[in-house]
Amino acid sequence: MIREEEARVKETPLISSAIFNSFIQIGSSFSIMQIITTHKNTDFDGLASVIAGTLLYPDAVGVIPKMVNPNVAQFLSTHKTAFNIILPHEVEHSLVDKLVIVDTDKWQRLDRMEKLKNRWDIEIHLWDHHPHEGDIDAAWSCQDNVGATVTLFVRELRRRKISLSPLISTVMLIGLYEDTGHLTYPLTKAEDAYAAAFLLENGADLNVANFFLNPPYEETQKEILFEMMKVTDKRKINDHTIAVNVVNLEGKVTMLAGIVNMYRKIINADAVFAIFVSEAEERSTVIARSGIDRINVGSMMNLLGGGGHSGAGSATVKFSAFSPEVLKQRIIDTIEKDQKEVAKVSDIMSFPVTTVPPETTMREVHLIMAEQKIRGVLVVEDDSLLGIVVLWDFKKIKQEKHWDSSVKAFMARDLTTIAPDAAPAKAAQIMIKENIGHLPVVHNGKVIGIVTRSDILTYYYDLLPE
Ligand SMILES: [Mn+2]
Repeated sequence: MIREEEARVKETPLISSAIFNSFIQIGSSFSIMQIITTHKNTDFDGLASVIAGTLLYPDAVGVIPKMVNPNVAQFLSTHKTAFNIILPHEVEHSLVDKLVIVDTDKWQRLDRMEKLKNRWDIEIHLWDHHPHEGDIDAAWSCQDNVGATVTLFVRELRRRKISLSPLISTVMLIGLYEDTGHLTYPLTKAEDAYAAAFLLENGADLNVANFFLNPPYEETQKEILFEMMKVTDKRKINDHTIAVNVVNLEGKVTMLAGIVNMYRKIINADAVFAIFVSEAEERSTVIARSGIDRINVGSMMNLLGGGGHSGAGSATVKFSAFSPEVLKQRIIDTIEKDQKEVAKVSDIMSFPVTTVPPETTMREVHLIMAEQKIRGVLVVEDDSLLGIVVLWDFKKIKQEKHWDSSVKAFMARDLTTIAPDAAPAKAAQIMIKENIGHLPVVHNGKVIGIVTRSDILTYYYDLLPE
C-alpha cells in the first residue's frame, strides 16, 4: 500500500544528510544546533509534530527517540529519508542552544536529553496537548487541551500560511486520527476536525493513513487476544464495565495497543487495562483504553509514571515498584475512588416532585400538568408511591366522563425507582431499557425527586434546562 515512489525516496543515509542540513544553516562554524524532539515510544502524533516542527523552525533538526511504536518504526523504515530527522545519540548536546519539545512536558519521557535539563543557556519551546503536569520549564509554550499535538501545529501553520506537502499532511493526519481515535475519543475538539479537513485539503492520503492506522494482525497478536479473552475479568464498578487483564509476554510483541483496542470492543467494556508482564525485563507495561469520559485513563497512567489522554494511555512499571498483581489492584482501587467523586442521581434529579392523591380526577391532573408544564405526575398516598400518570396516559381517555374518573384508574403501577446515590448512567440505562421518561428517586421509602429525560440530556450534553 505504501506507494512505491515513496518507498524509494533518495537512498542517501538519513543521518548524515540530516545532520548536514542542521549545520549548513550556520555555515561552517558548527557553533549552534537547534533540535526538536518528542517522547519515547513515539507515536504518530509525536513523530508528526516533530516533522511539523521542522517547518516552523527551519533551522532545527528533528530528533526521534530510539524507541518508537511499531507502526512508526514501519513508517520510518520506508520514509525517514524524506524528513530532516536524526537519532538521539547523534545530537551534539554541547552545541544545542534551542530545544523544542513536542507531545510531552516531562523530561523523563525524552530520550537522552538529561544533559540539557539544567542548562541555563538553552531556550526551550514546548508544544503539547496534555493537561499541564510535567516538569519542563519552557521559555515559550503552546499548551492547549485538544485531541492531538498535530492540531496545535496545524493552527500555527495555517496562521503563517505555510503550505504542506501531501506526505507531511499524511503523517500529520495519521497522528491526529491515532490520538483522537479517528475523531471519536471524548477529548476530541472541533478544532481537531477542522485540522483534519485542512490536512485532507493539503492532500493527505487516506490509503497510506489507513495502512499505518490499521496494521494487519499476525499469529502472535491473535494468540494474545485469544489469551486475553480466555481470562477476561470483567467487573462492574459503579455501573461501568471494566476489565483488568494480566498477560504474560514472551519476547517482544508489536501492536499491543491495537490488540487492547480490539479487546475492549469485543468484550464491550467501558474501559480496559491490559497489564503486559515481561518477566525477562522485570517490568509490566500497562496499556489502557477507555470509551467514556468518566474514566480518564491518561491521568490514571500519569499516576503510574506514564501518560496519555482520557481515551488512551500507557505506563511502564518496574516489578520493584509494583508487582503485576499489586498493579492490578491499584488500578481497580483508583477507579473505585474516582467514581465516588462523580455525579449521583441526586445531583441531576428534579425536585420538588409534583404529587397528587389517588382520588384526584384526570381533569385536575391535566390542569396541573399544563400549569406546571410537566409531562408526568406521581400519585402518592401517605408518603408511599402508588403510581405515575404521564401525558401519554391521557390518550386512554375515550369518553368525556373519564375526565372525572380518579387518577387511580389510569395511572401506571409497579414503578421502577432509583436510589439517590446511584450513578446517572444507571438512571439512563433503566430509562432506555424500560422505555420510560420518568424515574422516581426514592430514599427511605419516600419520594425525594424524579429523573426525567431532560435531566439526563442536561447532564450528558450540558444543555440548559428549559
Ligand atoms: Mn499526542
